[in-house]
Amino acid sequence: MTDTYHIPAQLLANANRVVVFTGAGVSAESGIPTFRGRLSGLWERFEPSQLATPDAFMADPELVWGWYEWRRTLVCNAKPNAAHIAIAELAARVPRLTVVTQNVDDLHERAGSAGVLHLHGSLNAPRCFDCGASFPDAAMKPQEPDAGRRLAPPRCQHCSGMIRPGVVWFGESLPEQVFARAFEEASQCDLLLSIGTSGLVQPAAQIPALALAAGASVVHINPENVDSRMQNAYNLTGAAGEVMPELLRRAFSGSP
Ligand code: BJW
Ligand code: ZN
Repeated sequence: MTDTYHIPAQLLANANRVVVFTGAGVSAESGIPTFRGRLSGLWERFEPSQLATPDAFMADPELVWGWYEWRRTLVCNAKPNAAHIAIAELAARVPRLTVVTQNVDDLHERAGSAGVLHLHGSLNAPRCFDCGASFPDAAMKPQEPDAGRRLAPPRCQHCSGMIRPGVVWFGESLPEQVFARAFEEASQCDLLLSIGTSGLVQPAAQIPALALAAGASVVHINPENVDSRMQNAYNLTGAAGEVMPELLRRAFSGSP
């Protein structure tokens, strides 16, 4: 039987610049539902166009704010899992590590990762829909999780506009500087670990391909097989919380 860890572990042990690129799957084992997936995908139960667009917020702000408060409560009550922890530990093992995430949770930070680039914003950064003023404390106190609870968004103290979640909805631009830095890191790394993403949402989905095109190797970590027919692309098939600690063990066993 071939050892699927052999090449990825060697690449990791020898890499100077590593990018860890994560999606919802990295938080799945912390109990945070993914977006797309037969069993736990949020979009199986909720219609994206009714929740994750500016038009949806304008049409029914209480539905959308309530839904995000439900998700924020889930994250508040969740803990980083073995994958988040392994990624945080990796920072001490390689000369340069950049964590780029599509996730709006803070589980990488709570596991100890610093300087995480959040391409799709954060549940903890509400801002005024009208004037853009930031209201980090606008979110409600954690409550009992209830997906369907309607909640009126708080109002802006400056212009009385509605406070919205600080996430990137469909049709909105990604934060320009964060996006630019992520692209730069991906185009200059030796190795990119793409963990728990379906790779369906643009422009974030271009990041692994960009790294490959710039000469890096890419390792996909996902229970579903990701198309890795490209040269220098590899699959480690499994749950991130199992694969990541094992990959680190294989790459760095013997070193302090
Ligand atoms: C595990 C696991 C375990 C499970 N271990 N793994 C047509 C073509 C191309 C592009 C477009 C198009 N039509 C429209 C667009 C643009 C659109 C887009 O890409 N749409 C596609 C869906 C078609 N993109 C945008 O609109 C973006 N903006 C933009 O393009 O601006 C320019 C523009 C301006 C004006 C008009 C048009 C364009 C913005 C995209 C913002 C995405 N936002 C969301 C919601 C954020 C807020 C919130 O959280 O509610 O971001 S959508 C959602 O998807 C979220 C995620 O970050 C993102 C990616 O999902 P992710 O992370 O990959 O999760 P899943 O669920 O898809 O996959 C989970 C994976 O984990 C699976 O593979 C599992 O197997 C795996 N897994 N357990 C490891 N234990
Ligand atoms: Zn305002």
